[in-house]
Amino acid sequence: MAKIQSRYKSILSKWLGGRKEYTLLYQATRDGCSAEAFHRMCNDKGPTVTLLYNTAGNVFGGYIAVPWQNTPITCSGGHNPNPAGQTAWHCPYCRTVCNINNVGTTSQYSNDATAFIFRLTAKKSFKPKLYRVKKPGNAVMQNSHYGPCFGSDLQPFTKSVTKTDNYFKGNGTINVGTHYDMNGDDNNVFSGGNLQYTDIEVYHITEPTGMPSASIDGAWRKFGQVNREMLLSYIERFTPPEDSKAKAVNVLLLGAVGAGKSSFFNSINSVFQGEITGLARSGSADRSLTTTYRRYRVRSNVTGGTLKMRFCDTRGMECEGGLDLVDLIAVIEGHVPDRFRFNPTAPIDSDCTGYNSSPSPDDKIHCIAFVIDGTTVDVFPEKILHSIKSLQQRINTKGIPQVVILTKADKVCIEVQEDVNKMFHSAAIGDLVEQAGQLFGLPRSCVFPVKNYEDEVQVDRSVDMPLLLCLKQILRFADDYLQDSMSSD
Ligand SMILES: Nc1nc2c(ncn2[C@@H]2O[C@H](COP(=O)(O)OP(=O)(O)OP(=O)(O)O)[C@@H](O)[C@H]2O)c(=O)[nH]1
Ligand SMILES: [Mg+2]
Repeated sequence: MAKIQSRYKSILSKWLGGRKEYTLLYQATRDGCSAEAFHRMCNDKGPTVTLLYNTAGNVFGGYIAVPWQNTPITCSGGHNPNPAGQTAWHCPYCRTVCNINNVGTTSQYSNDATAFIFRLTAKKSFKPKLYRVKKPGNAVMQNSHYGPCFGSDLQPFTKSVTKTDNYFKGNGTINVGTHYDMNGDDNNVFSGGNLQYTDIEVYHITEPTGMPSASIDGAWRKFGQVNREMLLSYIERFTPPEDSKAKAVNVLLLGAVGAGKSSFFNSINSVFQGEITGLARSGSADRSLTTTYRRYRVRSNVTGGTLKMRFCDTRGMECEGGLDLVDLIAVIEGHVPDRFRFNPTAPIDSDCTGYNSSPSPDDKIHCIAFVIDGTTVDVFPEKILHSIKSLQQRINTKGIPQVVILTKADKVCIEVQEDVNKMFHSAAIGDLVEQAGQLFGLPRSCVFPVKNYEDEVQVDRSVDMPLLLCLKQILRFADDYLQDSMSSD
């Protein structure tokens, strides 16, 4: 089992933006200090952190998000034309017969803008320091004959090193400052200028499986210093990319009957109006209360204008009847006009009144929000899930961003019911977010728990916060999508 100290984990997790799990992949004292063992155990695993322990009492190392890799077979000229399985071949570049004596000696760099190197202890005392990459293109040096290499700054060993006395005498180099930003610190500050390693460990970094309980880790989702005013200002100033030809971002609200789609739009509208509004009809009924397709704008009482987003509210999805895939694709592709009334017995086609046969980017959907009643995640209807999965298969190829809005958080957790400020501290909500992410095949960061305005008569800052966090992220995703669509035009 991993022996990484909890205080190291704690600071590394902070640098990595949240709680992580650390699984030991490679340990020099266990597996031998050789490039071969290191690559065999660490390649292609994804994000890793490397820890080096030296005889000066320094613990230091590096983090990379990209996987470690072997470098390709090359000839002595550094070329790579070797047909699989051959030990000798005619190299068209060297113009001679080359062999594979020089397997993987040519270094390659992997790009990683998130990489950093760090010091955890200096002369045995805990003095953590973080040094971010300054040349991301050179963040990771990959070479089959080397151990873990962080640019040219930190290259602990090459080939194989045997243990003498109590340490491995590193035959690599520490020469910091070329590819990582050391803020004036030198080799000595970083590592104690000592290449005698008592151990070297590489851990695989993964997201934690169980959700942290509120009492242990505090909030399960952190949003730093962001406050309501910052979110309001971001959203009010938001405009889609200029050249995208979309005047506003279109967000499609999709989900089962009674999930809270219309209430979500009403809630967002209320936040920006500063008072409770009910433009979209909401309520409880067996069949969908929303029967016509609506594209709603949000007005801000601060700017006096409308925000650059439209909420496209649809009829609820039902196990029998309701919206079908053809209708939904037509909505997403921008063929369906505002106030269109779907025919439950026949899907929309180009003969329908108002059908837009040549939609512009401004008519299309730029983000899909699956609106789910938080109390139904455990018992989500199979048929509706099946329809959603079929739709996802179609939209995944188009790259349209998707989020899940988990409504009725107040009905899932009593603490949230009493105080919506507890939303991101509630282990029950955290669990639900995890579960909903798995159900829809989306990362947790795309799942947003909210409590809609439903029986309130005036707006409340604590209710606004999760709604605004959700909306901001939707706009970010839609903006990325529009930018990407423009670059692939
Ligand atoms: N307690 C609570 N009730 C909510 C929440 N969101 C919506 N509701 C209630 O759920 C019911 C259904 O909400 P709607 O917004 O009409 O749902 P919809 O998805 O638009 O439903 P259809 O248009 O009929 O498909 C209403 O009575 C809302 O007041 C919430 O976050 N908390
Ligand atoms: Mg509705």
